[in-house]
Amino acid sequence: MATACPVLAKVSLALLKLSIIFKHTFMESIDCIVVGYNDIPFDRYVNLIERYGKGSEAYRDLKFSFIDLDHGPSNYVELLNHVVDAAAVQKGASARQGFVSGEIPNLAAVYLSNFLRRHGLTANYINLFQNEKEEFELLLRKDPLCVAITTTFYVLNFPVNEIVQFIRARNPRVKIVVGGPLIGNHLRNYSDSELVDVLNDIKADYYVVDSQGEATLAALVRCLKENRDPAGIPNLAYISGGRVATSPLLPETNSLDETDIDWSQFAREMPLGMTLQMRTARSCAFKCSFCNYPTRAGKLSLAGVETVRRELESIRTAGNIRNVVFIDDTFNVPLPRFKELCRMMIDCKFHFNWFSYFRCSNSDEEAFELMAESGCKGVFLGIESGSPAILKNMNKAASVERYAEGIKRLKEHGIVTFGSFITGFPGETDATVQQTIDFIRENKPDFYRSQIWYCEPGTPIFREKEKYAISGEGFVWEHATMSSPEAMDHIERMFLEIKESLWLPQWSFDFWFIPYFLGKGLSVDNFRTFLAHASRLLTLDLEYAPAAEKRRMQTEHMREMVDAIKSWPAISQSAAA
Ligand code: B12
Ligand code: SF4
Repeated sequence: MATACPVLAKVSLALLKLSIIFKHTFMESIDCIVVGYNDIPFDRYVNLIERYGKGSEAYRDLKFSFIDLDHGPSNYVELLNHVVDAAAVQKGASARQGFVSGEIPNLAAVYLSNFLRRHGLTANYINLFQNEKEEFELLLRKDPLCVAITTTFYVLNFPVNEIVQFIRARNPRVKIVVGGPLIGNHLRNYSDSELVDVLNDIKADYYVVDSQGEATLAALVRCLKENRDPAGIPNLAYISGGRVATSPLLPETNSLDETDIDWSQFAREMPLGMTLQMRTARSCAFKCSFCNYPTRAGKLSLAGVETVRRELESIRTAGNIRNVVFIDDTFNVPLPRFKELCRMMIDCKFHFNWFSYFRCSNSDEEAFELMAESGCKGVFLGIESGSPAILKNMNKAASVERYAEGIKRLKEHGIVTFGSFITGFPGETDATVQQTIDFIRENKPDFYRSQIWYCEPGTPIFREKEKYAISGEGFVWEHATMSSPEAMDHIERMFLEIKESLWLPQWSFDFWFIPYFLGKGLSVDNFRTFLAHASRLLTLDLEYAPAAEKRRMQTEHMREMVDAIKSWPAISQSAAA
């Protein structure tokens, strides 16, 4: 956020950039560059979705993540930057480092680089493709053996295609490897000529077909380094003679106790910011019927408490990091291990603020106390529904009563709660949606969001397709008791009716934005203020009003928002400096 001295901030940023460029110019040769996230410009994404029509479920779903301003769609990060800038200018403070979605180190990119280095190879990573093109180009000029493109968040090819084109235009010699969930999904969903088409669309040299993939990548890089033919390496696919050739599949079983990250090493090369993510487990022990993550990721595997301690110690040594986000899908399962982890964080006096996914139906009083004492500041609760019948259909293995109790206890311990819900799951009716609305209004999680059920082939509910008369796919579906447009109507009503909890948008924002926001020197109350004002703007977009009236009210709301933000301490300090 705002720095104490704007001029110093600019100078130190420029120096940092120079030192990175200098390092890239003179460093040793690179075996592999790992590319993190391609956060495509938001207006481009809106245009793409708009092609389905403004009445489409995909567009209506996205609409909950942006405000229509005069100059075009503004997602919540853009809105935040806009109003913070306006507030800073009004206070007489000009220079400011903006909020960037995804600025937190991309875990897959760091993880893979770390793995390669542990195996005696040299690796660098590009965190955010759109923001680091200059650095990327410099690295490509060093003639690396290959570039590995991660695909954690992509369900379509185009963010990868853009990276491939960028590389080919600058260095046609470098081999390009793509792996991760996108490739796993393609290999599962397509075969024969369709698979050829979908991989040809990407135009990489090699594809890694494994839910872990790190050992395969290391073997491939070594092979390229030693100028050997990679054809014998398991878990690889590539196009040969117009067909997809695949080597034998040999699922990787890399131990999480041998793949922990030494963050202090990365901190010496790159500024890491104040917030980091880490994982202590792979996959999930549950089998929710709308989710195929456990199927894709395999059996639940856990890192030992000592490994987690070691990684946290490396974060402490790395310097300024204040917030840690555990990305494990069910961090508190199994509960005895979770308590051990909390005790370890207390004993080691780490004093990090930490955040995680949390199953509040799988906790007890001792766990709540340990969480608070060990620094937990917020949790993401996958509640999904306030209807017992829908929770049963979802195979959630949770009860509404335990959820209510859990939210109450978390709040008593000063832990921020975000409830995530799904609307329209098979069995959903007007009455069950009302139960969810009542649940949110009564239990008041600090933040909430409901999203339309995504009808995904391959998820367990598909085995009950006939029972629920499910037709359609993705965002567009129908089942015995609801259709996707009806579900969207319910979500809009939910947003307009619920005043007891604040709507948290998804795109470029989400719950993980809170630790990042805190890492910029702001508070949860500041976050609440911003969201409350943003919700008023979103309400204006969703409720019908004559254009002139809407514009007048929007201007008024924006002015009030900027006024509220002017009192944020970081802005006042920067103005005073
Ligand atoms: C944290 C998280 C988020 C955070 C991200 C915060 C951040 N800035 O990083 C938030 C909440 C913002 C988020 C958002 C989204 N997410 Co999310 N998220 C996750 C989560 C929990 C962890 C991801 C992670 O970092 N994993 C840890 C790393 C180390 O693992 P990994 O990425 O899988 O990488 C490993 C392997 O896959 C492999 N690998 C990956 N790439 C490559 C490449 C090569 C070459 C090789 C060899 C190997 C390899 O190597 C790694 C080590 O083994 C996962 C679920 C999960 N547990 O994985 C979902 C998940 C990745 N998200 C998912 C989705 C769909 C999204 C959204 C698109 C949702 C939406 N509809 O908007 C958005 C997109 C992001 C955006 N623009 O906002 C899906 C992805 C599905 C897919 N790709 O098929 C997942 C799997 C959840 C699910 N429901 O199944 N997400
Ligand atoms: S929704 Fe979460 S808890 Fe349920 S199976 Fe998927 S990852 Fe596990």
